[in-house]
Amino acid sequence: MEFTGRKGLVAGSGVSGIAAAKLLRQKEIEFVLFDANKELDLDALRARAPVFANTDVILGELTDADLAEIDFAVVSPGIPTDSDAINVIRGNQIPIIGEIELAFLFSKGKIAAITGTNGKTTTTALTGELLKSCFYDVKVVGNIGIPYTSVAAQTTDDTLIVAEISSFQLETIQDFAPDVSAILNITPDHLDRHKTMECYIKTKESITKNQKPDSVCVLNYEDEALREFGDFAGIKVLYFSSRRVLEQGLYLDGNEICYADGNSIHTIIHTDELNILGVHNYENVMAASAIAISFGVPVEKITEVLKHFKAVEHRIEYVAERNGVKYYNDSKGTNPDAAIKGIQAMNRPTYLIGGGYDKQAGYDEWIESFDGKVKQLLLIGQTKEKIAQSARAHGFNDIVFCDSLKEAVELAGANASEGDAVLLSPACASWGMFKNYEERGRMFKEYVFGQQKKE
Ligand code: UMA
Repeated sequence: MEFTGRKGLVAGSGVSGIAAAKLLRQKEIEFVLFDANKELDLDALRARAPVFANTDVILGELTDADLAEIDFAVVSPGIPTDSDAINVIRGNQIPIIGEIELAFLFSKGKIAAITGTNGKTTTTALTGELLKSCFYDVKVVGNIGIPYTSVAAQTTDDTLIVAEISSFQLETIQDFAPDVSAILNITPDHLDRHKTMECYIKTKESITKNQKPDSVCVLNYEDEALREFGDFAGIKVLYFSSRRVLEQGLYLDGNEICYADGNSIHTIIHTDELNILGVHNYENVMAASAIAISFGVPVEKITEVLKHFKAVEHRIEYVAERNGVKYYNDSKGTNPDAAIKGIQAMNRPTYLIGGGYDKQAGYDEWIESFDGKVKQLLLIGQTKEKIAQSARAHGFNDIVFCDSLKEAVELAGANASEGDAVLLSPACASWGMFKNYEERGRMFKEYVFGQQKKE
């Protein structure tokens, strides 16, 4: 896409919109800002993001007239592609690109792009660490919280980008072409936005759509849709499996993570040497190692880095012990599948705090995974009734409705006894109550640290 002399519309004033605007300014490309939030506090935004100091701003709705002088639109991932604003942009035949695409078009170097329903953040962070052991300019970006556009202008031919890419971000890519991609797993999530599972799977798989035939895609052999996809992806596939020994690829064999390169078998690490727990984490380790291997990182270096890698914030993160009760922050458990991993990792009777924004998920499997471990379910947010119904249908009746996360933490703390755990693993997005899961996790930790000692 040609940008010289063109005027853009930056849609969304969150971190993606701010970073995209900064990149456009650096490249001397004019833009206006649009945000659907009519109540947006422009003074606060401009104080936070001086890049918008002298920018024209359209709030609320976008009209045909607003678009008269616009040549392209850069859309933030949180804006649904079938929203009114995007429909108006599309109706005016204005090219739409995502923030990821904009960054790609202005970036140099190589890219590892990681998607999947769960494990993306851990795998992305770990891949970054593995690649840093061999390359000096590695930048970890994307859905992990650092917009890709925020680093695009500093990239050189020697840069290695490691990007966590969400399905929202994949909806608006055009030429985005990673050198190595990974799809970790696909389970129901964000169906309010993608509507059908088929559509969600296709969106995830589109991460490979511009990859060259000799480039690599890392896939989970135990995910049926992905195993099938590997057969016709048209690029090199490197599989990993937590359930069987593969002739070629990475796999879990007993307690060992191994790599079969086609000629010989290398033991990468014994799982006891890892600081992150659970089969889902061994899968993340295999995916990250597979990406590193694809970039030529030697197995010995991978082993060394793995031994020191710790869990990322908000992912079954141990917070503190208060009155003999251990508190865990799994705010990243934003869907039932991720939240199941949270419960599986608990080895104490657990007071579980769940609920939040309704993504049209079903909660039955999550409730089934309680497996006698959950003592009480403390529910917050839009989904509390729906989750409670599902729990009661499974015979789980110790349910408390709370008006806020603070109330839930205080009640859980008051009800729990020495030897118990309190786990925030909501199985839902945070939206509507918090800006994002990070804010929810941070607030949880604040409330935990604010807990009084029991008399
Ligand atoms: N907005 C509109 N119209 C809408 C919806 C939102 O104008 O219909 C505006 C809001 O008023 C707000 C702005 O858009 O001003 C927010 O944009 P955004 O929702 O894209 O949020 P950002 O702050 O730019 O953060 C985004 C990602 N957010 C989402 O995808 C919802 C962040 O992922 C990501 O870290 C960041 O870009 C940097 O790449 C968060 C997330 O929850 C963590 N991701 C989902 C997930 O992990 O499940 C996909």
